[in-house]
Order: sequence, then structure tokens, then C-alpha cells
Amino acid sequence: METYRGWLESNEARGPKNRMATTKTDPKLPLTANGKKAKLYEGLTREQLIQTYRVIYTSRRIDDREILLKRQQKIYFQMSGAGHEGIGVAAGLALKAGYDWFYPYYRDRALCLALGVQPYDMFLQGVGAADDPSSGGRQMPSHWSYPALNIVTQSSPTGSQILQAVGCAEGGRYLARHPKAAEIPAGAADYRQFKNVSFQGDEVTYVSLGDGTSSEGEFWEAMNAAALGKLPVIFCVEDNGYAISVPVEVQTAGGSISRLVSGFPNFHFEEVDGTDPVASYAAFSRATRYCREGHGPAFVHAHVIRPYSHSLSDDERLYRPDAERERDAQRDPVTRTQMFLLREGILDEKGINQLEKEVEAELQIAVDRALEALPPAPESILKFVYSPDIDPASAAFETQPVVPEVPADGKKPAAKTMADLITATLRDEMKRDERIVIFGEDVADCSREEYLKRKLVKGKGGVFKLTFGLQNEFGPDRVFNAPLAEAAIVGRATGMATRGLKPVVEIQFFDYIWPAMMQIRDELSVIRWRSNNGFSCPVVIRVAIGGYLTGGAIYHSQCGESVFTHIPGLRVVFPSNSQDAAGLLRTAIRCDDPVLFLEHKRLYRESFGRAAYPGPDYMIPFGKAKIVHPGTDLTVITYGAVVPRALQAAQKLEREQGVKVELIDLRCLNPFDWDTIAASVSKTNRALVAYEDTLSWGYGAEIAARIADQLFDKLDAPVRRVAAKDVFVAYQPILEDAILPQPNDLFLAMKELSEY
Ligand SMILES: Cc1ncc(C[n+]2csc(CCOP(=O)(O)OP(=O)(O)O)c2C)c(N)n1
Ligand SMILES: [Mg+2]
Repeated sequence: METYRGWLESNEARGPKNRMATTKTDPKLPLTANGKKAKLYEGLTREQLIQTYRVIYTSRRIDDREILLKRQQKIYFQMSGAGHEGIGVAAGLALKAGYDWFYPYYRDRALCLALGVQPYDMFLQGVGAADDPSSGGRQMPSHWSYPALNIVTQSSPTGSQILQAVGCAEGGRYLARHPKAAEIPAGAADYRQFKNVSFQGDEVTYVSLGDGTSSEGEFWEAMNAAALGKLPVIFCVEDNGYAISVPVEVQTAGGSISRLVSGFPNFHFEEVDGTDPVASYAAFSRATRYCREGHGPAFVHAHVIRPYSHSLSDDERLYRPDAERERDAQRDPVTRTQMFLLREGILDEKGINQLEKEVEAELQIAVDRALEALPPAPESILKFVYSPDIDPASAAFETQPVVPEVPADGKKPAAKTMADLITATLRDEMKRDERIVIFGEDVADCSREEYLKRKLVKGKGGVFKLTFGLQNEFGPDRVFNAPLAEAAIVGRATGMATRGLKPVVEIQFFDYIWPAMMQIRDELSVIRWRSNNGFSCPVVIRVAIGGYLTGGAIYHSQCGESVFTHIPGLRVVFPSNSQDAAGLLRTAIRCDDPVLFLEHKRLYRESFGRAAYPGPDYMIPFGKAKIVHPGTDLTVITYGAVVPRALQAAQKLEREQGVKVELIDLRCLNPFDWDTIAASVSKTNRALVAYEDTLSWGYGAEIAARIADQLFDKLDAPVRRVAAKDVFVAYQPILEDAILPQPNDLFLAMKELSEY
């Protein structure tokens, strides 16, 4: 097994082909410029090398200043980029700010400086200032976000940026192939008005991560997706040999990530001493060229050091002996670059001192200014949870159904299933908006296009066939199958939406949404808020949900919507019938927020709630409930597949007991229609909340609590709930019936409450 130490020692023994690049092994010959002999170092001029040192030194000194400020309790957190400056500045020199795209991780201070971020901006992050351009005081320092430079907002989970970088590259390529999609059509009353997109055609996406992070599953999903798509992404693994206290040989089988990934096709690979900025620049230049020319992704494995422990909360002396740390110190990029400049006669001692003095003076001014910066106003906390530009609950999303009264053939328009109308809505929206792409597991008609072209097969279009025909109509660029990897589906969609596309992705079964949970909870829903409106990603995730399937069992019957309504920033929709599904899906697509669109499998082809297609502009605003059955004696609040069951129970209760139930279908769970609930309960004075998910801690608990809190004076009876038993859904139909709420359970609960 090759360990980190072993790697250092064996590098020299690898032979010229596989040897890690260093300046010693690959110097450029002197070139002639303006009649003078000018030596270039891997293509870098003397001025660029001086600039390189300035960035490296500035980066290190910002770390030092921040550490001091943290000790003085003037900032609240510190994460250093120390030891990673060489590879960072090299990447910044090889790539173009505001042209290429960047998903840097927390050690990339030098990269950000090289791309043009100002030290003052970094100190503003530390103090959590209102004017911090990354997040306005919402995120920790070193969580970079600079829209003008295409540095995309970063989070704290290690590795969740990687799939988004892949999606970002896909987005760029899609736009280059569909340039019209970038235009904003006149009168486009939708998210496009507020989502300017730009693309270059040959832009490269940079993403970095630590050696430890390469153990995350999402890293491997991203590598696979990038290789499959031959995408222009540079994966830069900054290998400092440790993930907090865990050394690389415990983290990575065989101790070398380069060796593990070497089998990925379509990649260009580099392994480099990332403390050497010149060798790193050479490696990055080759990687960039390969990606820019469209050959595929690149992998840069940069060996770096971590002289300042993991963070200020960590003391590496607890797990690293002095000798090991001292050996790292020999490769420190600050001293190393300084020595290089002296040795090559690019700067003398006086020049170095002068440069360092200038940096110190600049940093002093930046720190002083940042310490005076105003903090954000507490009243601003809810700003940018959702789009400030488009309110999907507004009247702008209220349109009337358009069904031809006398169709061409003279027949009444056919009542269509929910499945039919979801497909029809997707089709019409795809015609209207070229930014829409659909992908997921099995959603394409047929990945092997030639089978379709030769009419050998009809095509599939989803396990429930809701996307059937769309690949045939719109082509494989716009409707395609994804690898079986839910985090990748959501993560890639998030990256594409950041670039301005409108991915409408499918999670095949709600039961399998959990691998995507990190992307949904920690990325998709929070990107706008954490970047202080710098970035947004209004993705639509369609998910087949729910039970009552007789045989669906544990893993094809789950609900769990309250897990998602609990997430700020995410809209959650759950229609019960065809027309609502069409109207709400269109609102989901045209709005500017991420939406979880829950489609009940049992309702897809149910005879309940079929309707004619309400036309290509039919929309329903979010947060507007529907009174399915008006009444005066008891309010029942429900949604999804419980709606037809509750209706059955309500009709029976009226028939048998004369009790008039007011049945409310919420349709949209976040936002939800409090006004309709309040008006109804104020009238009936009794409330029952019914839902298919398990009873305890479910969606109904929140509704019941609000009623108890805000309508206490109106109530003549306790607020009751009917829901599934607190257990998983079983396979045997007798058990399933006993677990899920049935019409008779609803009937009994309604009867009891009406008699209370
Ligand atoms: C998903 C996730 N798990 C755990 C953590 C806590 N954590 C933060 S950094 C880190 C180590 C990362 O090591 P590496 O990827 O090698 O990067 P380095 O800090 O060494 O540059 C851990 C475990 C986290 N932020 N996210
Ligand atoms: Mg590490």
C-alpha cells in the first residue's frame, strides 16, 4: 500500500512518464521577446511569477490576520487555505474569471484571490457584515460566492459541490447547442425574466475537494457523470494527506486517489506537487486545454500541505509527530516560491521585502475597514428564502381553464387521467420554453436512439410512462436517462439551474429520494438564501409518492412530505386530481423557486378527478386550497389520495346522519392556504386533519397546532387527526389496509367529532 510518505519517496522512482510534475523536471527554454532574452517558466512571465508570489503571500497573511482576529473575538470562525496556495494560484492563472465557472472548496483562498476577490471582501465574511458579497453575513468565512466572477456559492457539507459542477458544465454545453434557449422571449411572464444566462461555448468548470472528500459517494457519481458526458470539468483533489485527523491511507484504498480513478474513461489525468505553483500551473494548463478543446473532463491530483491544522478548533500535534510536520514545512509554498524568485533572480531580497510590505499595508487597511462594516439587520433574515421577483401564490398564476366548448369532432372533450394531463403539461411547457430539460431514471423513450429511429421499439418514457413520447418529440438533448443515482439527479439539476436552465427531473419513487436528501436539504433549497440572492436554482423535482397499491409494501408506498415541508426555501405541491396537477405543475415550472412536485401513484390513472386538458396556459397559484365538498358542521383538511377517501366518508355521513362536512383539499403544502382553513373552521367550529403519512410528527401536526393556537376561541371540539399507523406499509393487502387510513376510519372520526 502506498502511503502519503511512500508517495513522496516513490515519486522520484516513478520514472519520467509518471513522475509528478515539478519545475525542476519541466523548465521551458529561454525565448526571445522584444529582442531581449526572456525566460518563461511553463509559460509564465516574470511579472506573472511576481504576481503569483503576491497572491500566495496575501493568502497566507489573510489567514494569519483572521487567526488573530478570531483570537481577539472579532470574527467568529476561521478556516485556512495555508499550504494550498500553490495549486490555487495556478488554477486561477490557467482559468478565466467570469468566463469559466468555479466550485471551489474552503481551502481555495488563493484561487479566489487570483480570480479577483479582494482581501477586504474576505474580511467582510469573517466579521459577518451586511456587505459581505458572498452571503451578507449568512455563511461562515471561506464559503466563497462571487456571481460576477462565476464563483458559485459554496456550502459546508464536504463534496456536495461536485455534482453541481458537473451540472454547471452540462448547462454550458446545452446552451451552446441551444443558443435560443438563452434568450428571454418578449412577454415571458415567468422565471426567465429574472434569470439571465450566459455561455461561452468553451468554458470549463473547476471543482475542488480534499483527499478525505474523495470518499464521499457523490464524488464518484460526479466522476461517472462527467466521464459519461465527456464534460469540461476539472476535478482538483487537494491532497494534504489528512481529513481532520484521518490520514489518507485510512481514507483511500491504496493511499492514492490518482490510482483509484485512473480507470475512468475520457479523462485527462495530472498528479502534481501542489505546493509548487509553476509545476501546478503547467498541470492546470494542460488540464484546461484538454477540457476547453472538448475532449472530456480532467483530474488534477495536487499534493499539498496543511501547516495550520484542520481549523482553529483542531490541534494536529495530537495526531501528527513533529518530524512529519517539519517535513511538510520544507515544502511550504510561501517559502518555496520566495526562494524560487530569489534563485531565478526575478526578485531580490529588497524586492521581496517591498512586496510583502505593500501586502501588509493593504491588509491593514482592509481589516480596519471590515471591522467598521455594519452587520446585517435582524429584520432581513427572511429575505431571499424564496424568489423576491416572482410570487407563485400571486394572482399572476391564476388563469382559467380553456376547454373548447364544441371541439372539432363535435364530441365532448374526453376526461383525462392525472397521468395524461401531467404529460400534456410537460409537453406544452417544453414547446414554450427551450430551457426545460427532463432527466431521471428511465424517463427517456429509449437511450439507444437508433432503435427509435428505425422504429424497432415504441419507447418507454418512465416506469409510469408520464414522459412517454417526449424524447421522440424534443430530442435526446432535452429528455434523457440518468445513471441510477438520485443525488446526481438533483445535484446535476441544481448546477444546470444555476446556469439558467429549468430542469424538471424525476425521482422514480419517493422511497428512493433519500440519497438526494443532502442535495435537497443542504443545497437546492438554500442556495438563494445563503448567497444573499447571488444565485438561484429553480429546479422542479417530480416524485411518484404514496401507497394504497395493494402490494406496494415498505419501499413503494412511502409518504413523508412533512420532511420536505420542514425545509425553508422549498415549495411542496401535492395534487389530488388531473386538472389541479396540470395547473400546479405549470406554476411549478414557470415560477422561480425549487419545487417538490408530489404525484400520487394511486391517483395517476384513477377514475376520480379526471378532467379535460385545461389548456396550455392553465395555472393554479400555490397555497390556494380547494373546497371539494362544502359544509357547515365539520371541517376536514386533507390532500393527495386521502381526498377521494375523505369525500366518500363525508358523503356517507351526510347521507346517513345529515352531517355536512366541509372538505378542503390543500393541493399545495408549502405554502398552504391558512385563510381557507381559518374561514372554514370559524364557520364549522370543528376540525379534522387527515393524511396518508404516519400519524406522529406528520404534516397534520402542524395544521392542528396552528388551529389550536389561532382558532382556539372558535373550537367546539378538540382538533383530531386521522393518519397512517406509526409503522411502515406492509405488503399483504390486509396489513396495508390496517396501516393506511381507510374511508371507514375517516367516517368514524368525522362522526365522532361531529357528535362531540
Ligand atoms: C458531509 C460532511 N461530513 C463531515 C463534515 C465535517 N468535516 C469538515 S472538513 C472535514 C475533513 C475534510 O477533509 P478533506 O476533504 O481531506 O479536506 P481538507 O480539510 O483536508 O482540505 C470533515 C470531516 C462535513 N463538513 N461534511
Ligand atoms: Mg485533506
